[in-house]
Amino acid sequence: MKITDIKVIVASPGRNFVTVKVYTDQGLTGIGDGTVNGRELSVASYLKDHVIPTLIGKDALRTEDIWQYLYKGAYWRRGPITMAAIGAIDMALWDIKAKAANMPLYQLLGGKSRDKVMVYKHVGGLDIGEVVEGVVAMREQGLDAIRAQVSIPGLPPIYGTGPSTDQAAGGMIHPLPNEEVWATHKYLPLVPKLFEKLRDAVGYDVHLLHDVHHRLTPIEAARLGKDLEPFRLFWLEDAIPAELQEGFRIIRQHTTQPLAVGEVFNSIFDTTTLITEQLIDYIRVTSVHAGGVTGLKKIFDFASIYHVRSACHGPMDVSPVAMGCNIHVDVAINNFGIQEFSGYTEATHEMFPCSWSYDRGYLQPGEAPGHGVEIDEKVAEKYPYAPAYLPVARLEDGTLTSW
Ligand code: KDG
Ligand code: MG
Repeated sequence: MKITDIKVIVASPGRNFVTVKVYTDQGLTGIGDGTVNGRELSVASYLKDHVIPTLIGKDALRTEDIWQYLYKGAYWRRGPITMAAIGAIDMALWDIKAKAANMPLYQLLGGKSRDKVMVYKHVGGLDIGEVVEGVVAMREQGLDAIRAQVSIPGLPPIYGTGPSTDQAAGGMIHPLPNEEVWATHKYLPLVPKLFEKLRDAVGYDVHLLHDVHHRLTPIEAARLGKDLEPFRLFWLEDAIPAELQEGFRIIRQHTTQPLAVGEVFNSIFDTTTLITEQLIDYIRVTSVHAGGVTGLKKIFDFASIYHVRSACHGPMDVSPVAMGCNIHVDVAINNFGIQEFSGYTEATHEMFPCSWSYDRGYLQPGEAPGHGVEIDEKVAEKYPYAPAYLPVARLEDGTLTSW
């Protein structure tokens, strides 16, 4: 089955999404997600200018060979833009392969290992009371796992602490980067107080999660982990910036708090120290940023040997196409942990009709052949690309810091 054409569609139904559509000489088509939030057009150019011309005429069913061709063949390996471009093509090819087999994608990955995929959603608030109210309300909607974030009193709201991110764009779409303010010494004593109140309100049956978003040093993260131990969090996420994998050794020495990391990783080589030394419990790579279904499966299979479980990144900037691929992998692998699910705008759902479905805290991949997500190009035309940046963060004295 030969690839005859590949189209790149960039559209913004609330968020910018980069989608590829691969055409074959047998009439089958497949789509893939290549979105890198805030850097979308780089992936579109990488695909159009450098990848697509090399793939016309190739056998669409050779997913592994094409993955290696784009990874090893580029010479410049890894990196978010390269891996998102590879990911987009790889998802589209798996979509085509599963459609050719007339099966949902999960069947080609080994079939179902579980009946449903547990998700966590987000609650943010300007103070502890608001977060507690939000978590109680979300629990009533059937969620078994909830991530809780609170603003620091006296500082403007930061990422993840505004009102519900479910339908809104999360307050993160800015034509230029918004500047947030960060103060570790005000944050560290606040978070244990939040989780104490949350446990008082919802008990210990529900999984509670917290995202530090790379803002601490290893020893600060170790302190926070220790302070949170009585509240038994499901995980502490991105406690430190993870390009220095060895930093997790310090956190691990001091706390039994489970740790998650990896939403900005794009290859298995970002994870080797973390996984082989069992410094983390959950690996947060996602299909779009880790080289598609092929890349994701390689990392999760490697992690399974070391008792590390999957936890695909799934914010609103991971499109419903990548979300679909994640769900097929989630349901098929043995070492599934949890799936992040922020939900999407109505316009996003209109643009990406899909067979996966969400109900009271759990996702199902659906039974449509392929990964089950299509793109309505007429709808996409209604939502042109709009420049959008993620924020940056500064300390109170103006020093630029991690966020
Ligand atoms: O594009 C960046 C966001 O997806 C990221 O900041 C969200 O931390 C995040 C999360 O855990 O979903
Ligand atoms: Mg995160």
